[in-house]
Amino acid sequence: MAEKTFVILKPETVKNRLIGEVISRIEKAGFKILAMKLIWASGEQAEKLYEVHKGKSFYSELISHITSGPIVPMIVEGEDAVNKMRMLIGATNPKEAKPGTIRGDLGISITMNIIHAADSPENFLRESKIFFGEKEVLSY
Ligand code: 3AN
Repeated sequence: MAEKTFVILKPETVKNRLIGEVISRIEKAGFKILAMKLIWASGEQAEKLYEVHKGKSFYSELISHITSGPIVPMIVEGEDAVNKMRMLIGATNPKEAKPGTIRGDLGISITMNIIHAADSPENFLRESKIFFGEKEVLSY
């Protein structure tokens, strides 16, 4: 069934001019882009995005990293989108991510792992609302 998911191309992806490379992989995997923008996330947006990680040892690093430069949040649609996107991006740690996955091929470190993707339909809804208003999500 067609489903939506939410992804963010992280600051290292923008800085290293890999936006096109990553979007190309997403499009080639059959996803349709419904919303997308280039923004510099606020501290408030970052804290909401990563609220489940509050208290963990890497929390402050996560917040400072995601606000360290421009990012590209996107909403995309496809069959079984949440699971398929998680397969396409690969494991959290690029060292463990398989070749052929976005993180396996392009990831730099566990913090600089190129892309964030929602891990459930519930988190898709929660996370996408932090970055997009309803009118920004196109249907075509
Ligand atoms: P994923 O991004 O694969 O869903 P999560 O949700 O477990 O992974 O973690 C969110 C982010 O937190 C990851 N993208 C990564 O940048 C960072 N992270 C996760 N685990 C660690 C860790 N052990 N050390 C440093 N950063 C981490």
